[in-house]
Amino acid sequence: MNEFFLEKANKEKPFIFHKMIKVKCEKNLFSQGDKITLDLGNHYVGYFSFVICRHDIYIDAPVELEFKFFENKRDLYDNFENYHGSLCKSWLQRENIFIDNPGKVCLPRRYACRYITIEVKNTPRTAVISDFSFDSVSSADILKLPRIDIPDNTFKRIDEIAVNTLKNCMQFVFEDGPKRDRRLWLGDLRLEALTSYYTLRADNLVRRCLYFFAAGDTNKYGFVPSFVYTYPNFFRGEWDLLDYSLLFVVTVCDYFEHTGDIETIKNLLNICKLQLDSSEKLLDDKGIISCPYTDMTPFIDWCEGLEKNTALHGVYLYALDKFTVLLEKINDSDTEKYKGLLNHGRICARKELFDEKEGIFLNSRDNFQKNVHSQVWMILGGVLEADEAQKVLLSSIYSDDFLSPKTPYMQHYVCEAMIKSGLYKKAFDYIRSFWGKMADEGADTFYEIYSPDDPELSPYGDRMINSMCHAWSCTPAYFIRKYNEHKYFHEN
Ligand code: RAM
Repeated sequence: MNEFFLEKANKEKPFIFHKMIKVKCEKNLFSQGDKITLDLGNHYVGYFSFVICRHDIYIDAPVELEFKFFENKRDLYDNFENYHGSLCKSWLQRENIFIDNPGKVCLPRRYACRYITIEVKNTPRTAVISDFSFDSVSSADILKLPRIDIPDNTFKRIDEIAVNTLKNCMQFVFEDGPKRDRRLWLGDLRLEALTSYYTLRADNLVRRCLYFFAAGDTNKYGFVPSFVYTYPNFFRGEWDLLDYSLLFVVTVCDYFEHTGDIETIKNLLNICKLQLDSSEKLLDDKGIISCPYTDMTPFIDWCEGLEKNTALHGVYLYALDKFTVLLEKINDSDTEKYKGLLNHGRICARKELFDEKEGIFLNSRDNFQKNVHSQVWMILGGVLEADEAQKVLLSSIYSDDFLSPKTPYMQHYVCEAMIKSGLYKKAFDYIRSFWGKMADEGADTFYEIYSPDDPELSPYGDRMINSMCHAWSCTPAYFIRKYNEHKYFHEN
């Protein structure tokens, strides 16, 4: 652990804003077996409390209540007993409590929810339960949100939901999801930070999070962790993802672009270089990155059976591309070295990974699997120029022959690739149809994973454990706000 960076991260602990939600409830007399559902009116993250008292005569035994917390309406019908997913069941938000004495009761954990169900499991007599309150918390300073006029109502709603998603993930760090895993992941951070520059401007929080990653020791191959635990003690995450480590570089570059904070860049520059130098060591004799380690894999997307080599090479080029821009701006003496790597990496990609006859990225390294991910990341890596890039995107994104992205995280990069290739209108149509569908379903926040044709989809074997407010889904606010003044109504 690097104490210097850890101290820098710890110093920037953000202020937490509270907003008390008083929850209306028609009923206040509760007897054995009663069950109610409270609706907070929106998705919030925070602490729940209520007041319990006797009704007519003294309650002479403890009152047993069961609480469950749900992030959206559909989940209300879930039966936790049937959970069979791969992640620990304890992530499902519930409490069973025994109340001995009348008075105010505060439930012990922080919850992420819109709906709360309460069931009276056991009570000897009728009790009065009232004053349901939800103390919602976030480190987002909502006054920083620029007020903009978004003429299109669907985009206006998508933007609201996206900002709400980001706000609820902003706690002491940028969390991935306030229900689960409630921690700092690099891939998520990159997208949260990007969205933050156009919305809640939490630059200090971005810096703090970058320092947390810098504080985690690089692994034996030279890569920063893909996630870290930050509270109450700092621990490095133990599942390293190669593309996430490369996104550290990207997050640093974005940070400089939006803040100009040269001091932080100087502190983090060598770690960035190490990510790229360690990646360079993974280039094979044809100049393509591969990941030979068993204890470190690329992530790319939660998409079953996905072959990731081409996409990974794209992430490597994408990081190099951003990094050379940064180096040039700060006049770093290694600029030419990384430019050389970038050019070489692009030439090799075209030669080794592109199938000229088919006109798409298709190759033996990925077992000739057709997937959207490869096309998108190669375009983001700058391997194709705009005309060709457009063709590749249009022939893959809408085709059933290609494995398609499953997470809003990967969908972000699809949109980024469309915009990079000049397909502005298409990108915004895509946002409208993908994120807009979640909005139509009544989402207050955007989900961890979403496939309209497969509502039960979960990377963990059971939808109940999915996070329905997930950081990496917040980027429509970035796209909408960045391009609000122009482009998306234009024809291609
Ligand atoms: C999950 C979380 C997190 C993501 C990783 C790869 O545990 O959804 O957001 O970054 O996977």
